[in-house]
Amino acid sequence: MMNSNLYKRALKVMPGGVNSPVRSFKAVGGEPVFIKRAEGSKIYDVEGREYIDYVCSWGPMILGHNHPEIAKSVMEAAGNGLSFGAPTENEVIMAELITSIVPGIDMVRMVNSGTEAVMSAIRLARAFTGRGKIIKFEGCYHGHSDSMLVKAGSGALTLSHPDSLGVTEEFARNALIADYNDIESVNRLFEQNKGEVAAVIIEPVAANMGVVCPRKGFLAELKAVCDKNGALLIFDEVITGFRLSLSGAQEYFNVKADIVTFGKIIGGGMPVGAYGARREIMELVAPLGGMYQAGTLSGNPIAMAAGIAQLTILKEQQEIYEKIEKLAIMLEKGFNEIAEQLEIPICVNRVASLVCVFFTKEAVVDFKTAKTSNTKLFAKFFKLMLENGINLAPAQFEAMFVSAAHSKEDIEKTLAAARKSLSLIKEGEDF
Ligand code: KE4
Repeated sequence: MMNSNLYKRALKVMPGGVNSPVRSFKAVGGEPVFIKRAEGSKIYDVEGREYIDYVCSWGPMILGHNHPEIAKSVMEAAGNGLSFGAPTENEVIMAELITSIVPGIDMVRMVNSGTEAVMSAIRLARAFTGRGKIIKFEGCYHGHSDSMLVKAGSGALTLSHPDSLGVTEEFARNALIADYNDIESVNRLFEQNKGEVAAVIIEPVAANMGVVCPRKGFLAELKAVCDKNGALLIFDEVITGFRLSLSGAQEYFNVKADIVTFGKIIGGGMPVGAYGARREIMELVAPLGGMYQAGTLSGNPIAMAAGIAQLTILKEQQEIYEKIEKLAIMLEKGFNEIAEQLEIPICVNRVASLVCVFFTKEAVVDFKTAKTSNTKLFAKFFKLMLENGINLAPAQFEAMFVSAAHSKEDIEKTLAAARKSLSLIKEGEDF
């Protein structure tokens, strides 16, 4: 009852009873589960039920929930005061960490969310090139700034609002839409908008239309096309940054971007985003240059403490990446084996520790094929897995995140729940 009472109260005072649409369970039906606490790979709802968690706060909790060293750093920093509106040592340490780990980034600016990081990166690309148009890919999600809410992914796609109300024609006309993994669609847009494209922005692994891997060579081709046309390449690494490897997608795919955006993992669970680039680009950012961007709580010392603790552990224990990839491979293989035995058509995509189960017989290689997934079946799968103590993202077009706190036993329990869930689905459906 506690959950229902909370939800009833929430619905009265918050749209959909949530502070972010994709949490609303609108895509899967039923009441969202209110969480009381979390520890390691587990989360616990307000009625005391335990779940193995693959949302991981949508990516930030790569070390698992309530990591003792992160909690300790936050408590210690909080003891010195919460926010000063003045520079602090923690901001310098964070900037030194990011610029020393991420290739091609000489300087970085901290902000408070991935949306803010992307919004600022786009403004910076426009400032640097003097051009206005931005090429993005259908199904990619880059936060909810007006420039980016055009054929977006994640919750916008889930709730069928890829072109949000309130985004005016003026904004939409500067967003040019290409197809993920289709370099010709990018070339055509450059041809049709000669000298007008400031940048191409991409999720180097698309993780907001479910998980879609870049075709071999695609990112390198994209960089070459940007260079040829005098446009910047923006890697939106809000999900992939410090996730695919310590240095993120640039290292993982050996492709250099001009501007990189970050979020999630760098905040260790606190509200943090960042954008960075080589010096000649970042010197345009106020107060050095004429591109203005600001934020009351940017570089907040408590948020920096959490991010520094998490990044430091990842830097010192890089074997974590091999561990979480191995666990993700166990999930991928297990899902495929179970579905094959039950003759249920699914496509499982995985890059490093990012996994997604699509209910389609197609190979999911872009937005068009991602959309062939049977979202009603996904909703059934989600609900059955939740009943069996497994917390997946409540939407097909999201990723499963594996953390360093997940164990082999967690994966085995997850696969046992998947077998039970898919068997029940099989009984009820004719494929
Ligand atoms: P935030 O503003 O939500 O911190 O970051 C926006 C963002 C930017 N770029 C990428 C690649 C992202 O995935 C995101 C946000 N991701 C979603 C999950 N797919 C956040 C979850 C939500 O909207 O509640």
